[in-house]
Amino acid sequence: MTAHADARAGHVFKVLVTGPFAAGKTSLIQAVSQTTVVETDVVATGAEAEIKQFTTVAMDFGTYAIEDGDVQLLMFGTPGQSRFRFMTDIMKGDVDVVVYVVDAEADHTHAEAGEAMRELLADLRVPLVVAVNRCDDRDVAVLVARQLGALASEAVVPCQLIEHESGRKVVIEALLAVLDRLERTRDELLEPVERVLALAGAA
Ligand SMILES: Nc1nc2c(ncn2[C@@H]2O[C@H](COP(=O)(O)OP(=O)(O)OP(=O)(O)O)[C@@H](O)[C@H]2O)c(=O)[nH]1
Ligand SMILES: [Mg+2]
Repeated sequence: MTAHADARAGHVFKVLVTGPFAAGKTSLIQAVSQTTVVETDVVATGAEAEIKQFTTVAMDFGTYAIEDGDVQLLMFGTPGQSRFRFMTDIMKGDVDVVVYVVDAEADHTHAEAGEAMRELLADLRVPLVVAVNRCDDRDVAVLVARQLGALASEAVVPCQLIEHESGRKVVIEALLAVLDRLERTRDELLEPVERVLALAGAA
């Protein structure tokens, strides 16, 4: 978690939901958000209109809380079209975890998506969850994620993002990834302190 994120009240984590055009980013936030989703979908034009009717032009925003609101996830969804890539650059500050959504069936998008995903992760250095949409088979999802360049240690979730329960699994995986990172960071910070204390005790 970043220094700025530390300043956020309680256990509030920022989730960046991103991925290629029409992967299911808005669907995920709509499926799980417990508050009214702020969305900026407009009627698609040009070649995109042949794929789907609406497209995100700025951002999606939704929330998900657990433990009576003690832990809250703020989900920020990016547009997928490359001409709106600047929005991802604006939204990626202080992110705690990236959920990268891909459509398992849209394999023509995977090469570019993989490049963009690794570039983003190299920049942010936060945990990653790959949400492989329109996919029910874990082995297929893992294969897609590996082809994108996801590491063996990074989480992969096969999902159908128009379903609440499926979206919830993705969000819970994102929370687990954040908590795991926090624990590792704490251990890394404590280890030298414990070594010094042990040396001081031995002296
Ligand atoms: N059958 C099926 N359709 C889905 C699923 N997830 C999303 N869709 C549909 O796929 C289309 C794309 O979903 P969106 O959520 O708008 O995709 P997006 O990634 O936000 O798209 P952009 O913001 O335009 O990049 C929509 O028509 C959804 O209803 C799924 O799991 N199964
Ligand atoms: Mg969208």
